[in-house]
Amino acid sequence: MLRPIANAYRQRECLSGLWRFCLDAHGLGRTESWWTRALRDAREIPVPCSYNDIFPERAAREHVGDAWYQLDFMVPASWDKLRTILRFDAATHRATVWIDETEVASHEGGYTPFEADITAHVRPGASHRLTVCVNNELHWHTIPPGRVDTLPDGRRRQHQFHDFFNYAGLNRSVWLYGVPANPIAAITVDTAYRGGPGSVSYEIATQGGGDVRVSLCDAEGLAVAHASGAHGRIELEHVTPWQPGRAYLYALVVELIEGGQVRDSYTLPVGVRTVQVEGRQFLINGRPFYFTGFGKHEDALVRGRAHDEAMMLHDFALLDWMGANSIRTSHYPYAEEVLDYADRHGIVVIDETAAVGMNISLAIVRAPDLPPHLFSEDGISQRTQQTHLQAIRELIARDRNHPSVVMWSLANEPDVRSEGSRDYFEPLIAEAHRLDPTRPVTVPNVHFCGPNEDRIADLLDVLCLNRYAGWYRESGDLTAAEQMLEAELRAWAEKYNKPLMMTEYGCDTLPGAHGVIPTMWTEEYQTDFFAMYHRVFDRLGTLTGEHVWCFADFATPQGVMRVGGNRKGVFTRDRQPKSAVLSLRQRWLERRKSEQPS
Ligand code: GCB
Repeated sequence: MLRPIANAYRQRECLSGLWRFCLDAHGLGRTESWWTRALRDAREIPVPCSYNDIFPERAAREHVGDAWYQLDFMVPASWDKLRTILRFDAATHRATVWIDETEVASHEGGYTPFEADITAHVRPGASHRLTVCVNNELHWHTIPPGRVDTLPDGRRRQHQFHDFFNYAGLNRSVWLYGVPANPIAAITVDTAYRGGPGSVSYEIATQGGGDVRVSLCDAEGLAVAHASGAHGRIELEHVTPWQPGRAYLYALVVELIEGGQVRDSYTLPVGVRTVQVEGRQFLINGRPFYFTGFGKHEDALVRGRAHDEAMMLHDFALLDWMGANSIRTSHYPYAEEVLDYADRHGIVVIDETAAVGMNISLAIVRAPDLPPHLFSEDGISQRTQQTHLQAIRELIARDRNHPSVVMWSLANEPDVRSEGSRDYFEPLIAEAHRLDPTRPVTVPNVHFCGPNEDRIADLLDVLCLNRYAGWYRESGDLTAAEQMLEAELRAWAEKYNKPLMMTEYGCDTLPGAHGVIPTMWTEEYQTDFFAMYHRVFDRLGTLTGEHVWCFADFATPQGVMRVGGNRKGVFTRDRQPKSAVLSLRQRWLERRKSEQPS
């Protein structure tokens, strides 16, 4: 699925703005066919935006079920020779779409795009009604999993097993775009860099016939190579590689020729680089890479999980100021604009599916009557596995051309102590490797699945650990935590000759809370906490990266463990620094400086 672009052959229009909106508290919309008329008692809602924090109403914030969106739109009259596609960058967690009376699309999964060819349902220049029913329920078979209970008073309550608020709605842009009748349908690139020479392999799918012509242009727009055919490899004698901190993007210009005329064209940015795992090392362009940065969330006041260019730019500016070189898209695929930015600016990305919370032994999980065996037909089942496989396929299809993406994270912290977990994950890992043999695969590990309990570590290319010694374990005792952490890391390193990375370490910190003797929740404790982890990392000397949890405080469901959300950010939710920022920044800036070629 190619992103909408505008050029001589293609058009696009973004449908962002204020739409009509209705929460379907009693689940009536589908039986009453609300798409066949203007929504009654509708109010306005911004798109893109999560709907939960817009209105001062508990019913909106905690809504469980369908929410209806509607917009009257027009396909420009000038598009009369084009095919018209309607594309949703995301609808969280699932959606059904109608144009006037006709259902044109439905999609499962809240963080990957879907589209429908609506040419047969619209007349350029005429007005049409677009209705979208977005559902936010999480069940055992969805990704992420959850459970909806009906209470004695009839209210429905969502249980979730993950630690961030279940923001929902049309969180990303909606597009109309026009393509020629038989367009270029898909482009896949793989690149190789051999320290001077390199190559770009490409595969182009078209709908209909025609010849394919390809040129590779450098960053100044000058063509450096030409090729023809729907697949092939362009060899380059002197490549400027895409490097962490030093992005360089070529442009692959694909043209579709019919009857001697160009009928369609698509330009794809391409970064030439390699990613490999060798022993304990994670190599980018053949050189060991050490990750510094954060697990993050797409989370902001009022907007919830909506993609917002201002927030994105600000977060990336803060990352750079911190000296960070990478992020993990915890715990779902981020907006594609985030990856575009990372591509353009040399930021390294670990790209994660939304399979978070496959774990019911965590302190934040509060649902009663949980299944005795998590990976079973009553819990995470074969049906969940099918949804998960589809989520992996959609993620890799969406993101595999991004040079910034260096690793797939297939799930966050599943409980991989049981037999069932291996049967569950083995085919998923194999599928990710099959779909993309060029990138390593990981699954960040939860603290109670140590090297002797974890049943999938041998299947993974990189071992990623999320650890909270000094917070959830050995709470408040950093001396005991230091011993615990070091012993565990050494045990992992002894058992597996694989890259080992810390993908989460952090502690809740209230800005303004201080202690001469640093105690939990104070800013001094957060500073000491990181210093302790860094002593251990440096003593070990074999880790391949450190990602602090978390970049900024974020919203969570209510619970006894959370005061105004998760407070493990080194920035507050409104992006003000806590004291720990100073030493963290110093550490990463020094590392960045020492890694710069002299
Ligand atoms: C974790 C999870 C993350 C939580 C974090 C915490 O291990 O991966 O989603 O937010 O712990 O703060 O408890």
